Amino acid sequence: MATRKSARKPNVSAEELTTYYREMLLIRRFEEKAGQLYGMGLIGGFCHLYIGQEAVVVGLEAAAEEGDKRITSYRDHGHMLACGMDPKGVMAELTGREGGYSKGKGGSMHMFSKEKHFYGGHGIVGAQVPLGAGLAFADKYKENGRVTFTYFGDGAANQGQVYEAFNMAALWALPVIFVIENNQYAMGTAQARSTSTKDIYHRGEAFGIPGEMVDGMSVLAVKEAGEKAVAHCRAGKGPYILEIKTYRYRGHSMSDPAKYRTREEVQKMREERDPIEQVRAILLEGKHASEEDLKAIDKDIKDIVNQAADFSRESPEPAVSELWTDVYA
Ligand SMILES: Cc1ncc(C[n+]2csc(CCOP(=O)(O)OP(=O)(O)O)c2C)c(N)n1
Ligand SMILES: [Mg+2]
Repeated sequence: MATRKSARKPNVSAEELTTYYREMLLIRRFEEKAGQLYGMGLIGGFCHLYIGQEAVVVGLEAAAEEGDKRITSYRDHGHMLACGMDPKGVMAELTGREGGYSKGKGGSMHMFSKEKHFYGGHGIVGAQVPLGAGLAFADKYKENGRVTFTYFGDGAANQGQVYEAFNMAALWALPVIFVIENNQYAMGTAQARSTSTKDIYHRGEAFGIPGEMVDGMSVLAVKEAGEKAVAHCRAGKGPYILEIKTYRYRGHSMSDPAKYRTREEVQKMREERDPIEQVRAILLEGKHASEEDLKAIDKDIKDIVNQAADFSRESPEPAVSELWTDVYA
């Protein structure tokens, strides 16, 4: 198994590996808590969990530098936590409270942070792709050396505007990494039923954009591919495509019973490919951490998530006067 091979010779320091373990675990536990709060009726509307996909954002954030930008779809909680946004503010937004990133008026799909260069949170499939190219255009214009990570799904990869964005990004050599998070499903539709070709990373070829496929269950593989893509963009060579093969363990959203796949399929992925378990095994087998060390991290993460949940329940609902703020129409 890949885990064992890497255990002998991890490409990064024990400290870095431990950080990735922590960051992935924070996303996992946060999402589990969000699922619980949803079940209790404390979160309303749509809520798309990221459980299973943690290595994608954690690996790419490890390749990013201060000032780089990120933009994604509605499945956005993991991206926010991985770029350093406050779990309290994210959870409070999920519960529609004043202490949330959008003052409780945006919910799961509509959060932003200028400070962390996180540009949403977009509910319209594929809409963030041209916006991501636009962010990269601004950076190119300012000659500031920044890169934009533009995330979208395998389903979104069939959207027309994605290819208009590819064309312009290639034409103007924009510093944008198009990250296709291929979790193998678009709502209840498996990739093979919606997509004419198996490999999506080839789709930039018509525009002269290089692409590659990445194992999205391995945080180290994602980081390595991310560093290559970032170096390409920073060198002024234009956009790059990463098709990251991943898997979501939960349904499309909280209201999806996921009847379009078997329990065994999900179970097999969890048992054999789980991104967090893989890093845990590397840490333990390489004696980079003890069971006690990892237990202490688990406890720490649990505390952070519980505090976020408490904050999200204690924060008041937005005042009625807030109806008239942040309105641009
Ligand atoms: C333009 C548009 N069409 C349809 C929808 C309904 N819809 C929401 S999510 C989704 C599937 C997208 O799947 P994918 O891009 O693979 O992302 P994932 O949910 O797997 O992260 C669809 C069709 C929408 N939100 N916007
Ligand atoms: Mg998908």
